[in-house]
Amino acid sequence: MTNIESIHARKILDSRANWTVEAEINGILGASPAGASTGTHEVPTVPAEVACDFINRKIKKAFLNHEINQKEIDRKLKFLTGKIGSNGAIATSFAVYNFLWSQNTERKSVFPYPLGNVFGGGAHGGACDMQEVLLCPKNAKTFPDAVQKMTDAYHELKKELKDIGLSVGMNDEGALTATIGFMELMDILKPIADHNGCAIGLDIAASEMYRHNKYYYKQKDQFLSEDEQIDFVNHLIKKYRLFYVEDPMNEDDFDGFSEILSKNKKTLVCGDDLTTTNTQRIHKAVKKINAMIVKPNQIGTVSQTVEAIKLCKKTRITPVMSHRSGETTDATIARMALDFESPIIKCGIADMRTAKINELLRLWDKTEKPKMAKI
Ligand code: 2PG
Ligand code: MG
Repeated sequence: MTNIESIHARKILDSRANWTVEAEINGILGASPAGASTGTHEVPTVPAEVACDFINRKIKKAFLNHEINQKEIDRKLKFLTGKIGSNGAIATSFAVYNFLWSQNTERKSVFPYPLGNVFGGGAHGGACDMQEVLLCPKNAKTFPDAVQKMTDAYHELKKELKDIGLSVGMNDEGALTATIGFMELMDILKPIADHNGCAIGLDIAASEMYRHNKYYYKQKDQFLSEDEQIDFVNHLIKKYRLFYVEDPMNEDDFDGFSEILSKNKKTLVCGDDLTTTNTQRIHKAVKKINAMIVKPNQIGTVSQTVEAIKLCKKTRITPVMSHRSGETTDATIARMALDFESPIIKCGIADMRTAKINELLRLWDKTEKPKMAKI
């Protein structure tokens, strides 16, 4: 048993040059990420300085010399999210988790498949309406091989887009950006994904394009009704053999998700803004989705995140551990994906996003008989 001997919070910068909270407990760090396409049902944040100030004055007093026990600390943090926001809570909870991780040498050995954001748009920047075009190296036998396949496809796509004369950039998640029609992009990507053993997924982040009960596609200046959106998603799944579709419908349209799943049982129909890592919303989503994004900062603590993962597993929903569009080099979610057996981790491929992948590469290297998860 170890007690909290020191606890301190400070402001640090995230990948979008915004302030975020970093907590330090007994010298071990945890930092909060931040979303851009945040769901309405996420636990709100507070300004980083407000969270830090509260942690350094009130929480310090209350927590010092208490046992470092994840459940106990998280139970207290949960009731303080009004004061410290989900950002202050998750930074502190991550620091506790990372401290306990550093003390425990027993490790799980089943590694998640990376689901990497290769081309992007929407709220993360770029002309594309679809927020994320994702690659999952499903044929890989090892984690390093999965990373190889995904990065080979990333480099090939970048080259091909440049070769056809496009100016290629990078957005908030390190995904490639270019001014190209979505279907044209998919037609270029599909053979690249195929010969690199990657399946394609999408995060449509449909709530971001939802206005007046319709979905607005700005590239085409076109509105789709709810039924037309469902038909469009079904068409994309079929045409590009999508193995994964995240947030295809607005964040409260549980039935819309269910309709897509009913026609595409082999595809992972994944909730993110729909479920927000919240067990109450997962209960509502049972049988309507078969995969769920797990973002610890949507709910505020590691313990609540673990409850959400357990409920997913019990209800046949595949948990997909995920980064946020605003990130730091904190790699807690990589450790959590391994620890709580999330078979997939959604991450970026390039830029500071490699922090999560690199942590898993290190852990793979240090594990005696590592294996990949079954997906
Ligand atoms: C998402 C995420 C991460 P954000 O929508 O899944 O890719 O984006 O963090 O902006 O919500
Ligand atoms: Mg999403």
